[in-house]
Amino acid sequence: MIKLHGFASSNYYNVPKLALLEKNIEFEEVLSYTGVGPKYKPEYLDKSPLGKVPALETDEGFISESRAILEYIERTYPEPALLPATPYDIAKVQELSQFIELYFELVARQLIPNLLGGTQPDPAVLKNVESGINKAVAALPKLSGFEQFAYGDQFTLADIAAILNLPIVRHVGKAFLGRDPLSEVPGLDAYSKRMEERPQVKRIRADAAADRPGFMAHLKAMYGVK
Ligand SMILES: N[C@@H](CCC(=O)N[C@@H](CS)C(=O)NCC(=O)O)C(=O)O
Repeated sequence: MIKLHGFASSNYYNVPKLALLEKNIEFEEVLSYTGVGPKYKPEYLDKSPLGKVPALETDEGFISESRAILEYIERTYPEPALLPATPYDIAKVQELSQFIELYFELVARQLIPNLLGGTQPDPAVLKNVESGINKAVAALPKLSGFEQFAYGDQFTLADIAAILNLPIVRHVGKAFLGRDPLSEVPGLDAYSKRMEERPQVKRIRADAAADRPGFMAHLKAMYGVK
């Protein structure tokens, strides 16, 4: 059986996990937090060269990087498909997924240490994050109207990207910008509510909540985060 290494509070871990749940594939979860090094699970570097979460353990070996893992899952377990049928539609789903990851998640992620540690961000970093998010918010409606799904008429990898990466933008916005920048995107609030009703998404959220105390204890032990 394939094994997914990582922890349930991680949005990146949840990307392949949600794909596996949506496809109803049996898998085992192996807990590994971040901060791999001499003091904590150095052997994990053989699974994921930068010590990042997630890593997928297959019969043939380990795969790191959530995008590569999704590719493996989609090709190994093609049904139900999480990509549309035509090359153009596949590319559009990948375009939207990558847009969300690069221009929302990776931008907002810079303030995760502040969110977790309850500290104020460096004003210059905050300014960059705000302008990055504002640009992406203005551009997002060009890629999706967030009608039934993020793209087209079926649940795809673009929905996985949206469901798992956009909440961080909302948290960062509410904590440090005094507003939720995503509520300005037409259709997105209603779409997000709809997606939270999916049983697989409920499972992801419940597992993340259950993991949170363990993750915070790990951060405290490793980095002294209160
Ligand atoms: N590009 C990677 C990013 C994974 C990632 O950044 N995961 C975080 C946890 S949410 C992590 O492992 N952080 C620890 C680190 O970067 O050292 C992927 O798509 O899998």
